[in-house]
Amino acid sequence: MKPIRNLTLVAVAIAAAACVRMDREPAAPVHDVWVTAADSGASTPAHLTFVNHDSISVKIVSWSSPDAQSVEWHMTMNSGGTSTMMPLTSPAEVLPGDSLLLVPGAQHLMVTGLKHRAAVGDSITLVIATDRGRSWRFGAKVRAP
Ligand SMILES: [Cu+2]
Repeated sequence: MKPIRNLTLVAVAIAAAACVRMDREPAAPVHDVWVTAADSGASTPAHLTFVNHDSISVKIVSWSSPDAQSVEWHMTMNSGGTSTMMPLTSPAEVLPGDSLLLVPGAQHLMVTGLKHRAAVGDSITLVIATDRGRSWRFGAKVRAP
């Protein structure tokens, strides 16, 4: 049984190391992050899914980007074949285990006043901050419109 016990010890050591690394530099709990290509100075929608892995609800209190003047949380409304959008009022509350879906046709982030051109294949940096003092910086891949 010795080899199995050693294997268990190795697994525990790896798990402990992973936890330490996660505490120091947590990965953003987001996926499917992308932004539509746009010229410098333009505004463009960004999409992502934010997952609340915690056991209590979290509020996203701010959205920003070092690559743009501002980032707003928007809702797309469709009425009579016309699509309009409306700013939503932060914070966005995400229940434990739930996700905030910022997907085409529903909600998105409006990245306003790009400081440089966002070309296909580039990446735009987004930053989100929560009410519990946590913030994450992550890249949004630029896709064709
Ligand atoms: Cu918008």
